[in-house]
Amino acid sequence: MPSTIAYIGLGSNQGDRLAMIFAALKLLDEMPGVVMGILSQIIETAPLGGPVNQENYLNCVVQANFTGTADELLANLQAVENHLGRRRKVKWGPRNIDLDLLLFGDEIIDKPHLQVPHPQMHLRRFVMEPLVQIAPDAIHPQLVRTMKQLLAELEDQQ
Ligand code: A4P
Ligand code: MG
Repeated sequence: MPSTIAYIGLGSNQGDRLAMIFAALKLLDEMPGVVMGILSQIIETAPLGGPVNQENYLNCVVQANFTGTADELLANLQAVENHLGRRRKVKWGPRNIDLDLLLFGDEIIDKPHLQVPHPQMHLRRFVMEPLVQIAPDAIHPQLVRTMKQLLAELEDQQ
């Protein structure tokens, strides 16, 4: 089975945020079919949405080579979240770890439980800044623009 280059966004704003990010990366690395690639800087970002008075996030993006389907990779990401004790309560509320599948090769997926590219990625600086560090020339298959271009457009709007 061929392998696919995927980009995964990680975020944490509860507990020992840095330890959570590193624990998630290690668990991901141990998943069958996953070969970890380059990691962006880990940046501190103001929370977007959700309840007021949340802590800042740590965010980063990692590249991974995955042998399997996007659904299987999502299952792996959710297994990592569950392993680290992620509880789903408040939408956009505080979370000790959140893993989002941003890009999966050039696939466009629109299922109830999985949308790829992640529908909000190009609107979020906390995603696009680290992503541009590691994949400036990767192409968004729906918007047909590079990550570098999408970040520039996002900055123009602000
Ligand atoms: N799902 C669909 N597509 C995907 C995908 N591409 N990757 C489904 C991952 N999951 C995907 O996610 C809800 C459902 O999304 C899952 O069951 C999965 O089947 P969730 O992680 O349980 O819920 P959530 O994260 O609370 O909601 P949501 O809408 O996914 O929020 P986001 O988009 O993850 O945003 N501010 C800063 N500064 N940094 C952040 O990282 N993150 C969020 C959460 C809000 N504000 C933030 C940050
Ligand atoms: Mg999420």
